[in-house]
Amino acid sequence: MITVWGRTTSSNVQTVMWALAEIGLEHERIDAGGPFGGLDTPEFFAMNPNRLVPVLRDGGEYLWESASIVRYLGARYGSEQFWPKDPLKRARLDQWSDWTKTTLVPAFLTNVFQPMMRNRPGERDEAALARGLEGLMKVMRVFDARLAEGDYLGGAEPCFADCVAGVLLYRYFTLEIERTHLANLQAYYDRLTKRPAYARHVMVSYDSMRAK
Ligand SMILES: N[C@@H](CCC(=O)N[C@@H](CS)C(=O)NCC(=O)O)C(=O)O
Repeated sequence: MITVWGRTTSSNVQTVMWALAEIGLEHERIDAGGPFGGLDTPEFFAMNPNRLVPVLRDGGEYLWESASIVRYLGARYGSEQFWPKDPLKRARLDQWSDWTKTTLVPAFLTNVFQPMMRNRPGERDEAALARGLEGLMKVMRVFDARLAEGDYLGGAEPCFADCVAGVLLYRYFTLEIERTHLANLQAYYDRLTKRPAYARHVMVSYDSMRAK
């Protein structure tokens, strides 16, 4: 049995839960992090010395870092479509997974989403947010151009890289920000929302993360 530690409101936990559901793997999830706490214990430290979720246990082995976890799930249990064995095909998907962590996450979560969650309207640094939004639109244009190539990053069905990159789009499209219309990105998001695994594990309210 696969076990995941992590709260449902964490986008990194959502990446793993979505991948498990797409592959069709039986699993259990234990609430941890955020209001559930549990990351400060010696037992959690032994599972992930960073004291962050998600953590996945498979058999007696523990893994952390959401993108590494979905690569593992793909390599061990996924179809050729979800995790291609061909090194070049896979590297072209690794690119988008790495790009998400190094480019999209800072542009969106760090510069726009988190400041909006941590500060109430009227208490936000609007100039910094405007700069963040401008940077985010440049990054989203790059994603939009890539999405012109097919329904999902790996072809006709989602792959591990979609689970890393696509997870952020629910927040992107529901946050109260001005978005430049990007047709491929919009169509990709619309496709994602029709997938039961995405609707169940990713389209999760983030209202509890807002400053009260
Ligand atoms: N790069 C890591 C980031 C993990 C991370 O930052 N997790 C956050 C939740 S998204 C966390 O554990 N925060 C502390 C908490 O939830 O209490 C990954 O992709 O798994």
